Amino acid sequence: MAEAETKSIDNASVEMIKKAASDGVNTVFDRAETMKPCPIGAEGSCCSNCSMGPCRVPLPKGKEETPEARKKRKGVCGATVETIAARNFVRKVAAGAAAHGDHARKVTETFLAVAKGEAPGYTIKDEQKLLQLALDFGVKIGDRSNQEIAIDVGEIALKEFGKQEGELLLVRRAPLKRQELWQRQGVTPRGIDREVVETMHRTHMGVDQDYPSLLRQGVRTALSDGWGGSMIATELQDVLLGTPAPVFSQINLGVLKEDEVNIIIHGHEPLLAEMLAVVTQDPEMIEYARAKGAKGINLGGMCCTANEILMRHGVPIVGNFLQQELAIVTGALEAMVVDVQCIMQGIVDVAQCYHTKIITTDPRANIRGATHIEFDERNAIEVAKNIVRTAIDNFANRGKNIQIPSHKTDLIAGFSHETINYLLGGLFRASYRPLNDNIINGRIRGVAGVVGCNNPRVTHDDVHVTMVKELIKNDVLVLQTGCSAMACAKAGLMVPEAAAEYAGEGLASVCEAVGIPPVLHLGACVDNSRILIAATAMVKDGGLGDDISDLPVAGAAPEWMSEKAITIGQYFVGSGVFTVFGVTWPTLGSKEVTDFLFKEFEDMYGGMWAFEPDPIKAAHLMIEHIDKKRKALGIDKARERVLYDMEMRRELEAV
Ligand code: BF8
Repeated sequence: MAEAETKSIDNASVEMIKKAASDGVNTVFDRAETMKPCPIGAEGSCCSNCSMGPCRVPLPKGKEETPEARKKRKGVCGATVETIAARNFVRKVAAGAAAHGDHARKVTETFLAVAKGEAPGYTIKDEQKLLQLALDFGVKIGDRSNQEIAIDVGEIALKEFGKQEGELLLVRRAPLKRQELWQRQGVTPRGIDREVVETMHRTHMGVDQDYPSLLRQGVRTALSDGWGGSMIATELQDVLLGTPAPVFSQINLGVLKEDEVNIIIHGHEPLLAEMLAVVTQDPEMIEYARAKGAKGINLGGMCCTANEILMRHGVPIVGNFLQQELAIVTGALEAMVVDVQCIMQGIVDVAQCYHTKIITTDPRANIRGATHIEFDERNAIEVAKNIVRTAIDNFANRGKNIQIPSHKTDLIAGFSHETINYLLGGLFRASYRPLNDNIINGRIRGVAGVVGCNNPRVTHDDVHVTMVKELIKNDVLVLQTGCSAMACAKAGLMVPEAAAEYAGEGLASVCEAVGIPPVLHLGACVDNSRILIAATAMVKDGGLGDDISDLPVAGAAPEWMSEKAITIGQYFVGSGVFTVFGVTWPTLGSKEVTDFLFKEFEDMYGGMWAFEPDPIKAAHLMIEHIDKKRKALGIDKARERVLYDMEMRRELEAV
């Protein structure tokens, strides 16, 4: 087995990987060593869509492939390697869009129940945002009550999922030029479920067998997520639970407490988490915990649910994706409460080695061996209390084998689009103008969205942190979500002081003036829709072109693992953003398909994919792209002047 230090750059994780080994507990890090990835599946060259196969059509090893040889790589039905690679790719897009879309549907149903007075635990927290959505959806405002408006907004939002014709309504938020491009390319999404279903149909045996056509439907499906499912989830969650504003908190396994009942909420949907945040503060519950010998109740988050309650309540984050089993290994966790997505089945086995209860709560996500307490939004407080009581009752079962790493880091989160607007422009003149001005004058070179997962095929957190440090050193402001945001928060990049320590002089001077970190936390993975809105706001503010593809921006998911990451990347690309992925690339088995995504997409969408596992090289691909866009906008000279000024300043200081 490899040394624990090679598996993560995070000291808390390394400590727990070692403890797991000495406790004889098997984790994802061990399984990744024994289970080597299938090389044929990894390059997208295996088709299992019918039972004539699975057909494997791998690249020949170690030699250049002739076009004739390539034509012979076919499945039993005659499907070419291009068809197989494209099918596999767009099925990933559909799965990711389905995950975000189904999350959004649940939020929409709850929103409607709240509007109708049927879900008493929740209220409408952001009236401003409700009214904005009403305008977007063409809902009459007049002197109607919030409740009446919310019912209309909820019903229209719900229809977006099953819509069969026309266009998704929030697509109209995109720059006009982008909307026209989508119409020209035939990729404007019609309905959220429709695009997913059509992709599943087209990739069934014997349907769409033309890779550009398959990839076009992939773009349409991804856009139905970014400008549909994910955007609806973000918007309605904000209306219901509050739009995030800057909040201080802490992150890493060190936020667990030895003398309190520790509860982790893990997954993606914030509805239950919100109730747990309320109930764990309830004096009656705290008293109950004291009666059982604990000093209090300590709630922490894991994965994207963590981002949601961090952004809105400042609840500390225990860890990102690869830390879910390690939190149990501390021996100090009474309950891990899970909802949907990114929950490893392995947590049940790990929990059996300690006293932790795994509590599943969603009818769509059951795990064998877990305790199921079903969450019901209409009776949210009672269910949340039941869950917390179950965790408290488990405190007495804690063993003696407890070791909580001391590591925890401060962070500031809560940078919604609205917050960025206010912070930069001021409350009475909210605008992106100062950001655009600082890009135009060259202090900020460009903006990068660095997002996505952890993957045990690379050193945990290392690729994210190395890439982001390189970007900010080169004056690129970084916007983050998901597990990537957590990696950089743990590394200390999400406090204002990080600007002076890690950012280039131009970026640091802006961060210091505004009082923001050089790396901004925008939330969970569905909140990548906030990045689309931020990019659109930059276009609308003027001076940086008239489409997202004109902006000096880039995207990346350097440690991606989930299908949702592919969907997000695809809607970034389809929205005009150059996007680099690390770890591995799922179409490498077909040069044609890969070239189409990496090159031809640029002519079609103004954005394209790239694959570069080395984080420094990947950061420089992004910087090169940003510089190319600066040049096209005619603002490259301004930056040279800024750098020249700084060089001169340094020389003067040295004298
Ligand atoms: O949706 S970043 S590992 S937790 S998939 Fe999952 Fe990836 Fe983390 Fe959030 Ni996003």
